[in-house]
Amino acid sequence: MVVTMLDEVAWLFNLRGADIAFNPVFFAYATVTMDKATLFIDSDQLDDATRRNLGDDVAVQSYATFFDNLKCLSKELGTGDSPKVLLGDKSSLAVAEAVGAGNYVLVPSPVAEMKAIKNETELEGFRQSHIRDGAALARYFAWLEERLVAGSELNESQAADKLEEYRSELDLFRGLSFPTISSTGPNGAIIHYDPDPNDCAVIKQDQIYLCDSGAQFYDGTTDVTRTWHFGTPNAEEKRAFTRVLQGHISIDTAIFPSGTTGYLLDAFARRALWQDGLDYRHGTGHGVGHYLNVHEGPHGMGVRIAYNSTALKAGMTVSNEPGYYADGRFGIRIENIVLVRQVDTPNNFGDKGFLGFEHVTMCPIQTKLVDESLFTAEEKRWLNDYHAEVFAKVSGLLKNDQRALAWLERECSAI
Ligand SMILES: [Mn+2]
Repeated sequence: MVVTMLDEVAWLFNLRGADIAFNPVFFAYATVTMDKATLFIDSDQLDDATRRNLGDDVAVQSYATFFDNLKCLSKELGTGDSPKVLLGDKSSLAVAEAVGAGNYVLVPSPVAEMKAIKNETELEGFRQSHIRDGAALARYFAWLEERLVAGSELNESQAADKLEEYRSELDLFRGLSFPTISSTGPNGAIIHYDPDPNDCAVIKQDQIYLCDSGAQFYDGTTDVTRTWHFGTPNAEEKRAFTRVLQGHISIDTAIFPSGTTGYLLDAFARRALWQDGLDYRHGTGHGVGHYLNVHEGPHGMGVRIAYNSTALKAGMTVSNEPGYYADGRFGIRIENIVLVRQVDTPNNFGDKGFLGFEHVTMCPIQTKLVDESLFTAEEKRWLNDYHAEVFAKVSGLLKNDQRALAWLERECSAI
């Protein structure tokens, strides 16, 4: 098998690098045969300890020799009756041509499928890194609110820098997982907004503020979106926020038979919005790497038909991030990372086993933006339970920041 995707090479050898901003990967290729694995990487990228760790079963060859190696392999294989090389379906044409027509089969990468299912150590790392991340988020939002209420002039980029500063103080922090989306008012409706430090908006207290951010830690990768109003939200904003939150809760609490895909579950996230004639133009969820790329496949939740080809399986990570965007006015998104877990159900129809989600993101969801008249009793209980959990897990990390602790206590209080 030829492995060409950088995150797949990193996962396969349990190595990380720093060749690409935000994604802890390194330039390399790999081949795996029945008795040997070869990592093609520039030798100055590996220190002695790392090389020793790879052991005797891993050969290391220079990055530059990769294509020549494939051509040699192709010659050795000749043109037999059946192809003998496995290529992931994201391989380049150059790789396919070097292996030679007739010598390969193109398949969804088995490495991607294995990488998507996290082991218990990785899952526990996700939980722990998200609790620490929650402390930085609480410190940031408490600071931001205080500054805005005090009338400080603060632009979107300056605010994002403060969040990075708080995160950088956390244990096992390795950098951000993508550029922080810090957006006020109309900019919140631009789904992949990235504020220009030299030319971005001043955050306004009386407009909705949307912040989508994340970090890399040795024990996990985070990605979280929260939407705040630091003044008095109007009825339209509250209604839309509540519809988004209902979709978020609907995904969070979903229980579904093994074999269900994210394509099917996507409608759960939109049901409440659809009731109001609202919708959003992006997917509901993506896989998340473990101290790897913040977006990874092969699964996800969304209306793209590709999401119907991979079932959600126990041990997978996925984001739960419905939203609503009023072009030119405001944006709303509520995003947690959830883990796919087996759940016990009173029955087990067809012996398939049933799955559900465990949320690991630990940050309050602003209750001031909730229109309680739209909530069911179960949704109200979910929000109060979530906030009790956030406070229990994060408050202990805020002993040295009384402002953040007071903010967390207030934002986690029951409705
Ligand atoms: Mn996300």
